[in-house]
Amino acid sequence: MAELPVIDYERITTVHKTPLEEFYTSGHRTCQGCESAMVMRDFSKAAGPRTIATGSTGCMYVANTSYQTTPWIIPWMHTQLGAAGASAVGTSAGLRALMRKGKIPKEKINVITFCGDLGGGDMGLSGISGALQTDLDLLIILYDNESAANTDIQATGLTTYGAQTTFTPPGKKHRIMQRRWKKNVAPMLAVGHPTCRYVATACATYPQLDFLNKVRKALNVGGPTFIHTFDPCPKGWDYHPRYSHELGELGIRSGIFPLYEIIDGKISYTYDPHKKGRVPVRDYLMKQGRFAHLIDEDIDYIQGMVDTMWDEWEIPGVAPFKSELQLASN
Ligand SMILES: Cc1ncc(C[n+]2csc(CCOP(=O)(O)OP(=O)(O)O)c2C)c(N)n1
Ligand code: SF4
Ligand SMILES: [Mg+2]
Repeated sequence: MAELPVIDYERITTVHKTPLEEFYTSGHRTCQGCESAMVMRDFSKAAGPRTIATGSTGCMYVANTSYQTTPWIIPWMHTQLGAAGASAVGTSAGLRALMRKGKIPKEKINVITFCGDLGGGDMGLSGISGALQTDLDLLIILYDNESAANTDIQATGLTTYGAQTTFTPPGKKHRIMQRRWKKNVAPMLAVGHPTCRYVATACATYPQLDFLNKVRKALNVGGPTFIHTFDPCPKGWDYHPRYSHELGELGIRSGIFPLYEIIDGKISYTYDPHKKGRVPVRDYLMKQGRFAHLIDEDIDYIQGMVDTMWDEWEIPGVAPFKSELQLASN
């Protein structure tokens, strides 16, 4: 809304300048080392107290609403599994109407909606698409722990190729049951929604402060915006909770989860493997029990797919097209 006062969130340049206030605190029962919980903590910290959160069914609903406890300091509402987009639109449009009618003061109130990879990346994708075609101020965060974690680790469209889940157990006949390549949600939304001026991918803990600043940038840009986070999950990925940060970092440094932001159609890489190099995907995969059944041939296949993405795609991580014009002139 043009007439609303603008909050210009400053870039957080050092850890010491990170706001001390917490809006997602104790009172939750997420697993030790849960990076999705870090996403909750960080987005609310970056956005501050004038924020309403809504979130679809999943770990970040269930583990945050144990009987008579909650970690949320800001107002929070649960919404149905596929309804993240609708709840963001409804909340933002409702605030706009209340302000227009003079029922509440005119001020900037952030509407941030989160959804899991199943809720947002599979079931609720159409609702998110609808939300990104509005002129409403809303930020949708897809927290991606690569499974339907809350219901005991079933594969989703965003689960990494080859991973063991309760839907895809390796067996004698088929070593690999998860044979789909990860759905590339952020670019799909960026390319198809000109009204959405900010799309980013992120990891809560790597690079340091990156996610906090992306949340702030999305809120500064305004309108409908979208961030896809990469969230190591000790339970679903089968590793000791102390390695969550390390796995997030390895996922990015191996290039398997590209890190970038797209603002008004311009992409910049927050971790650019062309400049910083890539570690072998093996280093990332072999630290997780969900990939323990993979053999060299499987790892080579995954490495080959990641190499192709970075070396041959027209826009690495985003557009899997290979321009013949460009290739011909190379
Ligand atoms: C329409 C509907 N179908 C199934 C369920 C059961 N269910 C609850 S949470 C969940 C998994 C959600 O997965 P995701 O969105 O990835 O969030 P996560 O649990 O991983 O945090 C499922 C299948 C439901 N609540 N609603
Ligand atoms: S299962 Fe995974 S996403 Fe769910 S609370 Fe535990 S660590 Fe977090
Ligand atoms: Mg999930």
